[in-house]
Amino acid sequence: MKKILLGAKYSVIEPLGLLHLSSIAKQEGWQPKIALVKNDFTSFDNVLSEFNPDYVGFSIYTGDHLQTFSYFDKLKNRNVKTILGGPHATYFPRESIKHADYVVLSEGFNAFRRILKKEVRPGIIPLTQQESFPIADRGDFYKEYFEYELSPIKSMISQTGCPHACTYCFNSSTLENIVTDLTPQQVKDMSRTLGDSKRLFPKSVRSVDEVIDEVRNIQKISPQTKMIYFQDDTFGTDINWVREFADKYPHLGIPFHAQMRFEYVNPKNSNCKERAKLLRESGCSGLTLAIESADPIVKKEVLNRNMEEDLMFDVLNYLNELGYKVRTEQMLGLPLGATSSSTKVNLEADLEVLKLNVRLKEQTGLPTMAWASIFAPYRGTKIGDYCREHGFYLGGNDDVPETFFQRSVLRFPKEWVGPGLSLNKEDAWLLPKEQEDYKNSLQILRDLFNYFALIPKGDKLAERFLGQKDKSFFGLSTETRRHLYDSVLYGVK
Ligand code: B12
Ligand code: SF4
Repeated sequence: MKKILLGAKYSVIEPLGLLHLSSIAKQEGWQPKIALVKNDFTSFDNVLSEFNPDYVGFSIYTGDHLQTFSYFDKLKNRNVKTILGGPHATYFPRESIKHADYVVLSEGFNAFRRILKKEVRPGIIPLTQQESFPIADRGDFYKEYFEYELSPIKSMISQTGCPHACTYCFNSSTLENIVTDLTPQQVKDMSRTLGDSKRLFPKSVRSVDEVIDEVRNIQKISPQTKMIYFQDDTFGTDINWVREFADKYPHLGIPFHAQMRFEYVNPKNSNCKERAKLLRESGCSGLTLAIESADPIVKKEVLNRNMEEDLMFDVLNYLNELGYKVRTEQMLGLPLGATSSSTKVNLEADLEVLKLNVRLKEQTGLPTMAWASIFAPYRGTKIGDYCREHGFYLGGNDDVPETFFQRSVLRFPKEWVGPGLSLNKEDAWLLPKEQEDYKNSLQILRDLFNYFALIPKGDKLAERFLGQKDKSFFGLSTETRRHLYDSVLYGVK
């Protein structure tokens, strides 16, 4: 029996792509094995030597690509065929193919199947046919990585291909972005499959019955599972799908969490109102909804995510009424100062989004949790070009951090300048020491964002804490006590 080793970077979430691909390998009569890379490739390499596969496939994200490329380069001297797939391989095929025999673009099911069947030659393999998701192959993987089996939360995906086009997100990338990496025939083939939107990851919605089967499978192999987390970018976009789901899912008796946008649960729209109600009744205990920025100009011009503030208040009031828990998401350290009209920049802007969460909590009782990340300027996204154009970041993807918790690589301006903010205006930027100070504050604010968001007038506390010298936990607890006594109980400013 032929063997394939599949790998990805370790994360708290199951490597869903690999679990689905593992099923395809079994369908094709191959013996698959999944190994995850924690820090470096040492243990992965040990597994490879022991398992001795015919093929090794790896899923790459932008950020972990360099480490993977360098390991794959070493594999060139070994007797094993190599495949790279996943988001980075899809968005940067020409770069990726230098390090592997095959690079699989986009949804990988069919291309992977054809590679295993030896129906395609080495090279870049475009998406020429979409396939439905096979049930994720969790059994063997959970035996090997039992922390995922023991976890009460299991991740799943019910649909891919978000219809929105936020500038910072790779989802809006289209065939146009990689056209120079492909042959005219590959462009033609892929173009046919991608449909009108030409998005590199096209829409793929699993049927409600398939989703139910997968949950049943999870319950069978891991009976201690207490919650399903749908990792979809936007869950339940089609109201008819939601209606069918709401009819069938409750029989499983297991709550779930989902991610979507505020617009989809707007109580002022009848379908959206119904969606929120139906999902809640089917067992949805919580939703993750992204705010990203508090400033309407930034949302419109920088993020292409035009969302009224009133909508957020309406939605959270409604969701609270229905008994939902809500986690909001925001990005700190955004590239600000080059918009057509004036906005706050740097820490002032970051504190505004914190303040918005505090106001939401005060007036609606939600969010339950406010999560923040530090913005990374990926080349290949629209905002990556924006950062380059205005001088916020001149490097490439090789220097962007691996995760959203790491230090910002941006250069920040002193204040709002307008679209003329550019490389030539050296005096427009913070001095090196000021840059470092802001980046330090940014990291502290990110780490403590949820803490501040859940404290009444927490934005004021954050501002004072970040402005003082003592940034220790002791300093935080002293300042918090003072804040709660003075500002909250006695209304002292
Ligand atoms: C869940 C999730 C996470 C989870 C981890 C997921 C995991 N364990 O794999 C967490 C929260 C940890 C996470 C973190 C990050 N994520 Co994330 N994440 C997602 C999300 C929402 C779903 C991923 C998923 O499960 N998809 C479903 C499965 C079935 O699809 P898939 O993994 O893509 O696999 C398919 C194909 O890509 C392909 N394929 C994949 N691997 C392979 C390998 C082979 C051999 C083959 C043949 C095919 C193949 O075939 C699969 C089946 O079709 C996606 C968005 C999305 N819709 O995919 C973003 C996404 C993958 N994340 C993204 C990013 C940027 C990140 C971060 C780097 C962000 C940051 N700055 O910190 C971090 C760091 C990740 C890391 N390396 O540690 C980007 C990736 C962009 C890029 N250019 O790489 C995405 C696409 C979001 C976006 N639209 O911009 N993420
Ligand atoms: S809504 Fe989310 S997944 Fe969709 S384009 Fe925007 S950030 Fe990406």
